Amino acid sequence: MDKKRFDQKVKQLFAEHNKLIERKNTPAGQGNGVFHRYKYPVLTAKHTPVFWRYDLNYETNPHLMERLGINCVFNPGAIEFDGKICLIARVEGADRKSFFAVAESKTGIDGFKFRDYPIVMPETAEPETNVYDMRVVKHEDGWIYGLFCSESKDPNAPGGDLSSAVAQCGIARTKDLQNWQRLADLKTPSPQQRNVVLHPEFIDGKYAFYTRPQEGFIEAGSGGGIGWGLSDTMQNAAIDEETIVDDRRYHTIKEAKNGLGPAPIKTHAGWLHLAHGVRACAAGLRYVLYAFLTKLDQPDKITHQPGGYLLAPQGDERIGDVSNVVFSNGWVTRQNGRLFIYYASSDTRCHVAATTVDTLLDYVMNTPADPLRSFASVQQRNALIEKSLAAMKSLRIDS
Ligand code: M1P
Repeated sequence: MDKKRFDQKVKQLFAEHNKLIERKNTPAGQGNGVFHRYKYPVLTAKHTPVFWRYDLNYETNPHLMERLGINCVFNPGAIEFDGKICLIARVEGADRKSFFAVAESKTGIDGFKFRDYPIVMPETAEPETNVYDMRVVKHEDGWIYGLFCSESKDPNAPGGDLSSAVAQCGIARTKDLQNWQRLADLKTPSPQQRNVVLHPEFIDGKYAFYTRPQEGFIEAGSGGGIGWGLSDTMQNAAIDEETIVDDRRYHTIKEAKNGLGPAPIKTHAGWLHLAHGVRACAAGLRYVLYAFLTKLDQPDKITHQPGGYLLAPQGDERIGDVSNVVFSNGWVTRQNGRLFIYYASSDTRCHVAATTVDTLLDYVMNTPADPLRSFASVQQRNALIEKSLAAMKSLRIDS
């Protein structure tokens, strides 16, 4: 390609990229009364800057090749910072390594633009292979903490097993989302940890963590559930005793495993939580999102938990690198009570669903719990039908 053509193609790449970033997002349909989705994903691999992927120097890349491809952008942590909504996304290169990068938007539903450089997350003395799924929390101690999965090859795996891995909770803190101070990984009684979340307030003067004890890298094993533990410090955070906040249960949406999503939101009625539940089926693992409420003075004690899922993969969301998955580790409340839930579909792209804190509270507090048996489930549904038929009668609507 001659230099003139090269320059034209570079400009074309930027024009297409800008069009994508500037595309307005609109609600997709009416929603279900609890939340509504948006038409377009808020972040995809194509949202990453052109200059992260292409070598734009004619001398070294005369064919204008994408030298370092980006495979997907998913599972973002979320926080409002300097008047903007910032997503700290899990960006996965074509080499399968994930890293964190901040994308900012004024609206929270569109216009997300990555900062020029991804986050350079410092390593500990024992560097991990992969980092992902940051939960970003503004703690009352004044720091913004990022808790994430730090994954390495299992040193005890038999020879030839190149897949077994160990997951631990990495911890870092920042004041500007760009410069991070890495702290020691969290120590817990469990051999593996993923989906660890820092509670935003001190509990009895201690740092409180939601954990997800697991025996294997994928399977929860004999344990599992969303756990809870306290640590005196963040510098060398250690939990001596892990208790279970929300257990797994047979024939529910969280039969195989579950894990907390973002840090909970404080409301007048309690702490509002978002989590993912996983069940196994012939198609593999199916991940859905669910919500629950815990006591204000005891964030580890559940007061309300609706049955079933809040949000499940639908349409295009069902397909991706790891299909049939929705996963959320970020949400943001705005001063007007609006709540943006950021979720990824099938480990590939990021979406937003919009609601309000009050709406979600109503959903959590007034939706019936899982009755755990088909017979009881029919009774629950019949009670609803009876109520609605009566309402229809007064509206003169026929069934
Ligand atoms: O592939 C689905 C998800 O699997 C893991 O989550 P969990 O530990 O709950 O099974 C994580 O790797 C997550 O990033 C991924 O989205």
